Amino acid sequence: MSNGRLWKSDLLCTAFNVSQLPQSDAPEIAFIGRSNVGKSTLINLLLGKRIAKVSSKPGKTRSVNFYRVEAEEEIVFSLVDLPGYGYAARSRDERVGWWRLVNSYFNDRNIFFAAHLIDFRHGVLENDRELIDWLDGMDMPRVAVFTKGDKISKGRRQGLYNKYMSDGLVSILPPRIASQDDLETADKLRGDIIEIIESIKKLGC
Ligand SMILES: Nc1nc2c(ncn2[C@@H]2O[C@H](COP(=O)(O)OP(=O)(O)OP(=O)(O)O)[C@@H](O)[C@H]2O)c(=O)[nH]1
Ligand SMILES: [Mg+2]
Repeated sequence: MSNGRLWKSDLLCTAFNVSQLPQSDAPEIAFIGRSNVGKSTLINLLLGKRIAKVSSKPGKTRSVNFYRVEAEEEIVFSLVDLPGYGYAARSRDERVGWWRLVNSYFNDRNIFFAAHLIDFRHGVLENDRELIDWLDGMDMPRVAVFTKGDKISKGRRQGLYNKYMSDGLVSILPPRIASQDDLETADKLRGDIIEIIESIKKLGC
């Protein structure tokens, strides 16, 4: 894997409950989306190393994982890998636990924006819609990123993309179509992240 923009990164903290959330003022980018959509995979792609655990079975990430990044020009922030939602095989208790952890995380942090990952094959499903409404209710800016683009043939991609956009998908930058081996898109996404962080800092919020 290459890391064109030379980000330095490390696992800062793994939190299974609220009391384990780290002390940190650095801006955070929360990676959220359905179980198995490819959150941990995309974080690995952006960081240029296999640092987040990935599995073909949904429900792999159970904790909130903070990856501290030092990017160019001393920009420091964290990519935060969240457990996925909507994994049907989970018990009710686990779903309540997921909600409690994610809700407390969002209520208590310096989150600059949420990266909402959406499987390019399926588009926005019912529980994605619920997530969008919930993020909007908190005025949380979000960037949509499509994952698993490689599972759709190149000829069908633009049409599908246009359809999802015309269905009203809102994102502070145009969503990109990512794939686990697509280094070029990863580099563009790294650029997007820096651009958003810098513009939010300029606004002083
Ligand atoms: N073909 C293809 N497979 C992918 C891609 N991204 C992820 N996967 C696969 O999808 C599965 C789930 O990936 P993860 O990154 O673990 O998904 P996650 O969203 O972190 O899942 P949870 O931790 O369960 O919430 C793994 O088998 C990955 O190899 C992609 O772009 N293309
Ligand atoms: Mg994961």
